[in-house]
Amino acid sequence: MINEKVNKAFNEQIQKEMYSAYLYLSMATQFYADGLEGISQWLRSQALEELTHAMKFFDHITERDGRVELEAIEKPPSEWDSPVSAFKDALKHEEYITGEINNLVDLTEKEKDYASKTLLQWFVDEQVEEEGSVSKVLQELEMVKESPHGLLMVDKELGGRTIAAEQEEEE
Ligand code: OFO
Repeated sequence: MINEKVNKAFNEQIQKEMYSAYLYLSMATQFYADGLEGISQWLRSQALEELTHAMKFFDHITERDGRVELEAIEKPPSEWDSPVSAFKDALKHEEYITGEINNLVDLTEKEKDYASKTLLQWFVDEQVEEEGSVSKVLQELEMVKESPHGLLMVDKELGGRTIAAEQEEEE
């Protein structure tokens, strides 16, 4: 059975992962409207990935006879000045999420909930990837911020991103 304090903290983390999905989806809708469909596609894929993160916590809690209690998701911002400013926010957000995952690791150690700690190892590794991929896009966008042609090239490249959940959706 899952430790009670860990269960509560995991419920809060489900809300944070759902908020991450909301945030990326909100960015996706703006850049779609701005004609940057590739950037929008990348962000949409990221939003779907965030939902899979929330579901990992959901499944872990239910498999271990815990109880999922869903929290309210706050409204994300709906406008950014530019793709650079959106990806700066995204990076800040991922750094925040990394900190939260680290706090959860500390809690599982304190509570001796080793099964939950094992689940979190996946998230520790994933956060390295999350920060890395957002910061790579940010770097590319910074490089082309004075060049509409360059921006269109980056947009085209980012449009190639899909994740398994989307491929299933298309089939
Ligand atoms: Fe769930 O990793 Fe981003 O927020």
